[in-house]
Amino acid sequence: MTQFDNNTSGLEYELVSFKLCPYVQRSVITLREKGVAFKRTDIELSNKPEWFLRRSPTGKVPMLLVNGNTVLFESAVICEFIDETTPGSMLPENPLERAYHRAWIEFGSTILNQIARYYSAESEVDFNLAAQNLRASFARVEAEMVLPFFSGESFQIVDAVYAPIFRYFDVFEQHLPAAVVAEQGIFDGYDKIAQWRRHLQARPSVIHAVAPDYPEGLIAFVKNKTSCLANILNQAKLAPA
Ligand SMILES: N[C@@H](CCC(=O)N[C@@H](CS)C(=O)NCC(=O)O)C(=O)O
Repeated sequence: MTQFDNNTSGLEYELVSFKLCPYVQRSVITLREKGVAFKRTDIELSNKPEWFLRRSPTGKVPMLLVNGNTVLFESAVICEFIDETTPGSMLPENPLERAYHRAWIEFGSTILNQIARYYSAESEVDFNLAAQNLRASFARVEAEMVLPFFSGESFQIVDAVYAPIFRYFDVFEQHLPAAVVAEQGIFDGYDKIAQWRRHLQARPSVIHAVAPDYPEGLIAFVKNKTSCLANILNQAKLAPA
């Protein structure tokens, strides 16, 4: 059983991570926004170390190891813990608005599942269907958001959640043939999201939540799949310049 101390200052943090994980990125962005020092330990999910499996009940990253003994898991829990124990807040004060943010954070996880279906879809029909489902989800987000960030001037946890979502498309849009991007039109007409994406891309906490070789890592990860997107990316490489 874990023992707890009321004093949460001066704690040491180790964030167990995987270099491509969007849930890890939320936690890293929150830690960086709050100026919290932490050690990042990347593991391979295809070969999880024994020490990680012993400590993590879910076998998922992120896992936050606090003072070398307390294990926290689930990115939303980690983000809120960091937020609560540092000055300022990345969640609204008003309980209804706070619940509203948590709802849209949860919707961010739904979108991440749709993204996984997008890059894993085996047939062209399923691939295009996944694109249309993503477009429908982003229509909901477009209708809710303010600017420059989700709820206006301040960068909050909900922004930390959507930044890794958009990062997938920053990379895919650069590597996919323009005709595929245009035909799917996932973000067509979503002007607020377009501006939000630019604000998020410029945010230092977002930039430094992944290593500089993230784009190549993501493309290699997708190309290794048996999927429609993998086929397109593999063919794009072979196409004459
Ligand atoms: N609900 C979890 C989801 C975390 C999650 O799904 N992480 C993935 C990597 S992005 C993972 O560790 N998967 C375990 C595996 O692939 O074996 C959270 O918010 O932290």
